[in-house]
Amino acid sequence: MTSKVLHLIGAEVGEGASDGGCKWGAQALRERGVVQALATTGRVITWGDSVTAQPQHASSRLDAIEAFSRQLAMSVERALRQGHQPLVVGGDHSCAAGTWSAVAQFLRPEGALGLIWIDAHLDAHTPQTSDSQAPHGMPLAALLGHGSEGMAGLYGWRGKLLPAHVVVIGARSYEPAEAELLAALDVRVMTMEEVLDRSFAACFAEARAIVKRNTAGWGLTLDLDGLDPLDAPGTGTPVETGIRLADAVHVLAGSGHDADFVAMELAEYNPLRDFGGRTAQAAMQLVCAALAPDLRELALAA
Ligand SMILES: [Mn+2]
Repeated sequence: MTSKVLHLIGAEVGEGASDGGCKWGAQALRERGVVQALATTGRVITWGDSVTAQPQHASSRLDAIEAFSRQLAMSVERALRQGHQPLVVGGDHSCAAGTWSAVAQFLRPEGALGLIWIDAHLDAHTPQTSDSQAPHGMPLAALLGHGSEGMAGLYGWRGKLLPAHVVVIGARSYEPAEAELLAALDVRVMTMEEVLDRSFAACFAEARAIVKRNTAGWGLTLDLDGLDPLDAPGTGTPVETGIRLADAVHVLAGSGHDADFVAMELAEYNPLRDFGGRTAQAAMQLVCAALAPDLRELALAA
């Protein structure tokens, strides 16, 4: 796994949110040196495409996100077919629909996709339940098969994620309709209350076991607002009392060593709210920890 090229893809989308600042997240992280930071881990890095949402060619916000999702999915699928490990750098979290649809499509001949979803929110609205109609509140529902054709039905099939293969960690701000959908589907949601009670390490270990069970591969989508705003204030929609950075770095370290780990996504970095660049630093620490090669393995090979 560690010999795979780490293939960064910029997901330049902010149209999924009410505050569009996340559109500049990928570019800002690139300017702040995310490629160089990852290169210091010893991995071979390539920056593939940057996919940009084009609202000027769309009739609505949802329409823009649907077109963007198709584009992003094509880029992610291409990276996977090259044998690379994609790291999608958002962008608001609506990018998850494109990213994980592509991963699910790629894995489909082998089996199901497992996904750990770290987030303060549930992202489980559909156009029928959302007051704001903001697509970044809909990607998890879409991947579970509920939502608009363009978000939920990419590649002509629904249910990219089966409820038994996804775990949400860190949820603390959501609406009843979202919780009801996930409860009806029997998706495991570890609320922030549970994380504080059991520790992030214990929750992540359980989640990892769940997403690896009966799946062909698993991934991690990290909404930066899952972190505590004390450590990561520059996000699209910050919510008090999240996972602390030091904890997250420690626990996520080495996720990418797993032979079944297919891809990672980092979302909701909002550089317009990131005074001093603290959140960018946090984001880079997290991806480096999660995706650094196994040093023991390198030492054995040498
Ligand atoms: Mn999210």
